[in-house]
Amino acid sequence: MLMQFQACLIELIQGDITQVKVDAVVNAANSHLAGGGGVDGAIHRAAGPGLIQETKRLYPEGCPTGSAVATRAGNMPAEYIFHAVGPVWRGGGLDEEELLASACLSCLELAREHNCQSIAFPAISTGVYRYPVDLAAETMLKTIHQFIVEHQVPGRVVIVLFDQGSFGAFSRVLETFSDS
Ligand code: AR6
Repeated sequence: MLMQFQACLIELIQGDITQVKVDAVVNAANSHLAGGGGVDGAIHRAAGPGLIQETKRLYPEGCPTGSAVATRAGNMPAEYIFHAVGPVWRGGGLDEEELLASACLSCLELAREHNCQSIAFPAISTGVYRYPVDLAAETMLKTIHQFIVEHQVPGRVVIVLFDQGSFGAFSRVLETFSDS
């Protein structure tokens, strides 16, 4: 599913984010940047062992929840990986929405700083961190839409959904943006 907003495109695809050809791939990391399962594990395997060395060297203190840091992408086709730390879902009363929005925003700002024309996001926090996917779709798409309308970059934002349920949830929300 594709939607154009002025000069920018938001694209939803179902698949594996490590296979997508974009300038920057967003990782759903933990605050220790220690690697892990899910999309983090897949990205570390695809990038190669140099990635964990680079994150340890550049960010020995890790990365706070609600923020993101950049590394090179190792063996992946992308130039950069932006390691975003989303919140663990604890019912919604602990600033989860603000933290997810600010993690996405940090990635978009990193894309602008590094002159990335294209960026791919996974559904941050919706796996191990249990964020409800329909709510994550609202927050992620609202944040991305606001940013591209305001800044006109990045030109292409791809959201890569691993399963059909997540793809459906994001599609339903993106459709509601068609008139805006
Ligand atoms: N491509 C795209 N999406 C994927 C892929 C993939 N290859 N693999 C999984 N997903 P998760 P979180 C989806 O758990 O909830 C890690 O251990 C997955 O189906 O990867 O932010 C980290 O180290 C789900 O929809 O990230 C952290 O400790 C989405 O990606 C913790 O998990 C996010 O699921 C972060 O948890």
